Amino acid sequence: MALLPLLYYPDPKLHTVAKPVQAVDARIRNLIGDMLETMYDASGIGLAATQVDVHERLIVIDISEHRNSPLVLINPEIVWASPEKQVSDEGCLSVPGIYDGVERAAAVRVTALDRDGRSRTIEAQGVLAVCVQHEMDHLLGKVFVEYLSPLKRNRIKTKMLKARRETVRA
Ligand code: GNR
Ligand code: NI
Repeated sequence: MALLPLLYYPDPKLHTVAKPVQAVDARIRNLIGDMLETMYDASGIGLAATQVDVHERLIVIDISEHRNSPLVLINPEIVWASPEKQVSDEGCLSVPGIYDGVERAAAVRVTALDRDGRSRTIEAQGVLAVCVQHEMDHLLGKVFVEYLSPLKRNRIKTKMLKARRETVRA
């Protein structure tokens, strides 16, 4: 297993649209292990392959308190979304230190392959619904800050670029 380097907003590579995983083979299972390790190391509740510069439809999630209930979704598709919405504060490992409210469907039903390549359907609500939608947006090249106003987004962009310049200089 290995820690994978993350992409940080506003890296244009975060806007790449991921392609379906063609086969759940040893390469993909290895990537899943590395993504889980990277997510746990960063104390995140989810990670999309896009964030580690792999542009295939794969996400890992763990919203459990004890960090011992990994959920792996390969080629996920939202087959139903509730008309009810919920607004919650979101953050992103690719936009460190920024948290803001985003409105999303309150519940979703998702089909995906698991790490054994078996098809499954999950129903999500609450934090899991937020996380699944946030991760699936990454696979479409979308970062949560794109739901914020252009003013907020530009402030975030400037702040991230400045923080990066200071890290590079240090
Ligand atoms: O760790 C994360 N926390 C989080 C909090 C609220 C809404 C979404 C998230 S996902 C984020 C990890 C991440 O960036 N996944 O793409
Ligand atoms: Ni994210």
